[in-house]
Amino acid sequence: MLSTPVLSDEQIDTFKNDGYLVLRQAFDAEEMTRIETWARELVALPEETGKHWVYHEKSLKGDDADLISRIENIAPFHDGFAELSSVLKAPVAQLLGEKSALFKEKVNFKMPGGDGFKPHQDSQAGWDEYADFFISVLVSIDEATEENGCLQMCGGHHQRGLFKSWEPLTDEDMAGMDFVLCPTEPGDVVFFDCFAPHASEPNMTESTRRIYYATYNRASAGDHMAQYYADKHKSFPPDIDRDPAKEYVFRV
Ligand SMILES: O=C(O)CCC(=O)C(=O)O
Repeated sequence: MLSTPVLSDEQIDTFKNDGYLVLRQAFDAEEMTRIETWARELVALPEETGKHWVYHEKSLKGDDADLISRIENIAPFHDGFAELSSVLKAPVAQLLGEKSALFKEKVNFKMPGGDGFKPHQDSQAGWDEYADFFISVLVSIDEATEENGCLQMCGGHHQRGLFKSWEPLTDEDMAGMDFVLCPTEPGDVVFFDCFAPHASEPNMTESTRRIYYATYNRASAGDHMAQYYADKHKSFPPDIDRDPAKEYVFRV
């Protein structure tokens, strides 16, 4: 079994003040060897309708290479990631002050040439239709650096609540926001709330930068994962289920 990260009162206060919390070496080297193996197993699984969801992107390196950008909806099809998303429920419950329910999860692969993410709040992606508050946890599988597009966070601005759904933050929204690099090593974990502005740059290095993300809502707000993925399948299905006559646009 993976160990369960436990947060101190001071760490809980930091999360409330900043909207995010970095927990270094939450998982040790032996645990990360297991998680890294799971990530390799995941990417090797066949892409099939009704299984985990695979999204591709074109490399920004100018060679038109086909990359895997992310894989979502994993835990129902992979016991290892089911264990990881279950273990992370406890520290998230500490931050929520009550039990947590898994809402979504993914691995962002950010392969060489993989794109970054414009500054946004996660709730801008229509999450407020399901619950009013979420906490995401990332587990750094690879080292994430300035060069390969680590997360950039902006402390304190989560307190301003939701800006505008379905659009990244505008220059006006970002006046006074100071994004700081949040480099992580394998085994580091970062908690951030759904209003915490964040961004990342493309990965123009030669190595893949994999990060696992799991998102939870308060258990008292209900269990929305199945409905979220059913709705998302209509608007932004995995590549294998796409209608070639339709255009699908990633918005936030
Ligand atoms: O993995 C990254 O670089 C950032 C991911 C992100 O912001 C997101 O998936 O919303």
